[in-house]
Amino acid sequence: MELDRTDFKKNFQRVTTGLYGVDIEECSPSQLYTVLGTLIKAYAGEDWNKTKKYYEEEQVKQLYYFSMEYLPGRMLKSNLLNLDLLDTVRDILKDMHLDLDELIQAEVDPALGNGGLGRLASCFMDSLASLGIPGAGDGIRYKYGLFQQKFIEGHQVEVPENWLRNGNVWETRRENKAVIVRFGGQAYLYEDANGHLVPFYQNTQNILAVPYDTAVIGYQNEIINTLRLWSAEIPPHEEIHYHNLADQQSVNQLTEVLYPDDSNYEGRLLRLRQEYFLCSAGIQSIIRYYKKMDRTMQEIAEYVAIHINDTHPALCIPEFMRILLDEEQMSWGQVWEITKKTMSYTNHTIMQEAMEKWPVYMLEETIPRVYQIIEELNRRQIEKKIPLYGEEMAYRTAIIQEGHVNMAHLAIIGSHSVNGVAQLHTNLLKHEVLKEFNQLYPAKFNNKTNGITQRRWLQLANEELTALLDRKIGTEWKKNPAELKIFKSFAEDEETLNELAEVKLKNKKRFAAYVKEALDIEIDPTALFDVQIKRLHEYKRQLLNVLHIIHRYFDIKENPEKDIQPRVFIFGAKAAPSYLYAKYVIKLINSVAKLVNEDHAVGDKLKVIFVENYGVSLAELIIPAAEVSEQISLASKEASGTSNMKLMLNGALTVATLDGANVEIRDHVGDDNIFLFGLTAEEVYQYYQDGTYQSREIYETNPQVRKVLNALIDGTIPDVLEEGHVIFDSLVNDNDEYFILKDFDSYLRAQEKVDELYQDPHKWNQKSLLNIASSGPFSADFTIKRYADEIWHIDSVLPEEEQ
Ligand code: 26Y
Repeated sequence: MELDRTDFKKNFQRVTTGLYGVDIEECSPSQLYTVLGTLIKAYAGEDWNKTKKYYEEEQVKQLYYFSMEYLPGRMLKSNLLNLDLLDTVRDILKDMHLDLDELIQAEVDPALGNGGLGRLASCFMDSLASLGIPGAGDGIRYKYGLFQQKFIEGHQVEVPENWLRNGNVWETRRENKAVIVRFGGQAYLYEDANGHLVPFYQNTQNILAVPYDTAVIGYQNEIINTLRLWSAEIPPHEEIHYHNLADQQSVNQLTEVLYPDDSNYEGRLLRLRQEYFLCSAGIQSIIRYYKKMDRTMQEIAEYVAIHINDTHPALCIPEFMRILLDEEQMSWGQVWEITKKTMSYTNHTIMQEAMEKWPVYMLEETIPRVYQIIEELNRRQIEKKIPLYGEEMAYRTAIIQEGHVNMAHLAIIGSHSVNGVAQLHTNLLKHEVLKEFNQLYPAKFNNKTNGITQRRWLQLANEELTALLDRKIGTEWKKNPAELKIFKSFAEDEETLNELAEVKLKNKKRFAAYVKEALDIEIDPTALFDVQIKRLHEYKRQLLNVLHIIHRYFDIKENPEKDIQPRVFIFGAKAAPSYLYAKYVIKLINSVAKLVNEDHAVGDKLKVIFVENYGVSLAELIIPAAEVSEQISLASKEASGTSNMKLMLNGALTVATLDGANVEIRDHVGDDNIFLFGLTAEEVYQYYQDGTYQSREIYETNPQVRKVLNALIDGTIPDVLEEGHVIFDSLVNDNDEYFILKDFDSYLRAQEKVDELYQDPHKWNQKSLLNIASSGPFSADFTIKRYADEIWHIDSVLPEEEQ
């Protein structure tokens, strides 16, 4: 985008006085950020309008991505980059004695998601726009995002995240596009004069769903898509029905807060209401838009694709059917075919405890008409499958089972495509977790390995590495990440390897400065930086990492003369507030950190840093500084992982089990450039089958394990009396559900190899370079291209040569 410098300065002045009635000098960084955001939004407005008009006039097929979670990260810098204004604006502001980077930091990072699934949705939004694919996101505008995490004496404490406190410059409220979502009451069907069955609703609670739209700016291509977040309000003409406080609160509550759980499903009524609210509002608005076109409803699947991000928005299926059946008066048979053609579903987990299963009575009471449709779907499904596959199979794959609606079953049956998020994960879905469905519908199952946007995770987060790549391989990789592989040809070039090491050191110093400022801990930027950043969960095995740290601590204490490679272990992780065990692990890591960091005999040989309130912004600071990426989940449990890809892209070497996308990372980078350890998924399943694993035996026979575990309960680690015992018990007496003791030795050996390799900077930097150069295939652009071609059947609107 072209910018007139004088104009820009004038506008900046004008907006400042317009918004705040004072001079620039009087404004806080946060206010100046708002000024700049307001201006940039206005500059982008034209392309936004143009894109919308183009989609409408050309009647292009559009994707609607439904997700209960988004983690977009701060938007100012990303928008500037994608508008190609980053350098220009930085420069103009400098002229005005303003520091762009200070304004960038003043933006709040919207935490409208828990972890991987939410961040994936945002990477996908960026890729859709950047590829010129007509695709909108639908989500919820939670008033409070994921809690802020504080550590008090090493314990996680949750503080509400009021992210909208200072307003949000990027959003546009569109009350003229609001729709009514109905809850509760009774639904009757009666026959009208034409013999059509029409529903009649009585005593429903009507809630106004108001969309707030945010521009999703494509990478230097003039395409701007929309992220639409819905907010609940009392309908203007119905205030009369809301005279009592409880009713008012039930509306305000609806979109108030994001559920902070990402692994333990709880059948909470409010969560169900949130899910239906998103689905109903989104589907109504899609259909309203579609009806503006001069097309019949029979053709809708040719113009609309609806994707459901895990089962959380699976009510899109019966809601879509409800509207076609009841309001468009279409026949069941027709509606059913159209629905399947329109819907597709991604599964993100095989963990049974995360599977959504809503009690029937809850659906009956909350969304009676939708429940009728689900019940009818279930009846027809069973009826159709019994003669083909027998009773047992028909009931095992039913939508309603034991008084619950199984949302995964609903999503599979109601979609034409079911995809896993890494090859291994898809195979496990097909052959273990959902094998019955794979027999019923083999053609539905497919894999779409996750990806990440290299714009945020390299260009924005790591400007130094970006500049180095530009110098070495040109700038074409920014449009086509496959070109990163050209960097391989520099693997023997000493100068490049040294420059790469300098880049890493700079990023490590930047992170060290943050640690000094935030935690008042000094870390040596020449030590090896080892990173594990992800939600805290037993299957992800942060515990294995900290047990290794305890082992190292003993080694250093017992062998003060030994030449040990100094290492800084860096953690970032939030635990679900109700996940007690995960909180115990947080406390343990913090206690180990305190013990180690304050021990003068240890010095710089070992430091443990647990950053508070990990999220997208901290990831952007940590990832460029990382040298080792810990991807150590129990094989078969991590659907894909995406921090593994971000860390690799930034030159970290991976310590990994063969789980999730680690398998594909290994395939691309080669066995020599990754540190593998641990059981394979197959071995894990074998143990499940034969039941021969006995963790106690390892505790009893392996002195290293025993020593580390005893430290949990004998007072060696301060202040973990309860936590230490619970964790010890789970590992020794409760048979170590996630095979931590089983993998411990193999993990230690992998870590020894890491230390050894780090002694040889040439070899280390070479492997780091090869990781960067092999990360192109994990671009979300490629992933989205495959979704668009193979599932959604949607083309880019850009001319061939610009795609
Ligand atoms: C139903 C509720 C308890 C729930 C809420 C959020 C269940 C799950 C989630 C979120 C799951 C999630 O983030 N899964 C992660 O998705 C990533 C993107 O596909 C994967 O890379 C990662 O392996 C997976 O754990």
